[in-house]
Amino acid sequence: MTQAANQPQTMKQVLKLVVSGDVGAGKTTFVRAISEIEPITTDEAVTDAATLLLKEYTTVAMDFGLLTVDEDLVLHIYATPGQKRFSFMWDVLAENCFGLIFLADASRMDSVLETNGIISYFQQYYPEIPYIVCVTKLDVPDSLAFSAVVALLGRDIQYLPLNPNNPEEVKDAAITLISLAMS
Ligand SMILES: Nc1nc2c(ncn2[C@@H]2O[C@H](COP(=O)(O)OP(=O)(O)OP(=O)(O)O)[C@@H](O)[C@H]2O)c(=O)[nH]1
Ligand SMILES: [Mg+2]
Repeated sequence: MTQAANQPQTMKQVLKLVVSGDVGAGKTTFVRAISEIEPITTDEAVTDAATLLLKEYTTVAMDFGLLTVDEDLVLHIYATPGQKRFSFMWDVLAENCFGLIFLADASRMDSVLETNGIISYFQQYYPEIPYIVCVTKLDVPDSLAFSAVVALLGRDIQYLPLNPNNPEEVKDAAITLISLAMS
């Protein structure tokens, strides 16, 4: 009998999903919305003036959450810090990652461009990892339109509108990425 045949029938496949994107794009909110455990977060008080204009707390290392997709599949969901000075964590989190979801904040054009830079980084060093882009904050007054964000990023990939506060939308985004990765 092979070793595989000796494995318990209940063994689940574990996939590691990484969420990235600029500061405030909604990464921690994404993990909180989808995780079936209380997520592990590393939010600390913001200390730099530019980020303080946006938010009081920011991720300094990572977020972690867990979602059972079905009886065979569990997702481990990690989110990166958005601030560039914590970018050393991007490589730590990319290891053994099956797919990436980037969040682009439609309420700030400069933030969309920052996310574009983060996508370029992952594309340069991890070109084999499939990814999609979710456009967040489309409900915020005076945001860019979904189509404008898609045009700004200019990448021939799959885009989804997303409010990370909505668990159903977040789950749909994760399923879309799983389908892409398995196709
Ligand atoms: N209205 C609205 N608020 C959003 C949306 N996406 C994110 N937010 C809000 O934006 C705020 C910042 O979200 P976070 O999840 O902390 O952002 P982050 O990407 O983890 O930020 P860093 O860790 O600092 O890089 C939260 O108050 C979210 O509720 C959206 O689509 N619509
Ligand atoms: Mg965060």
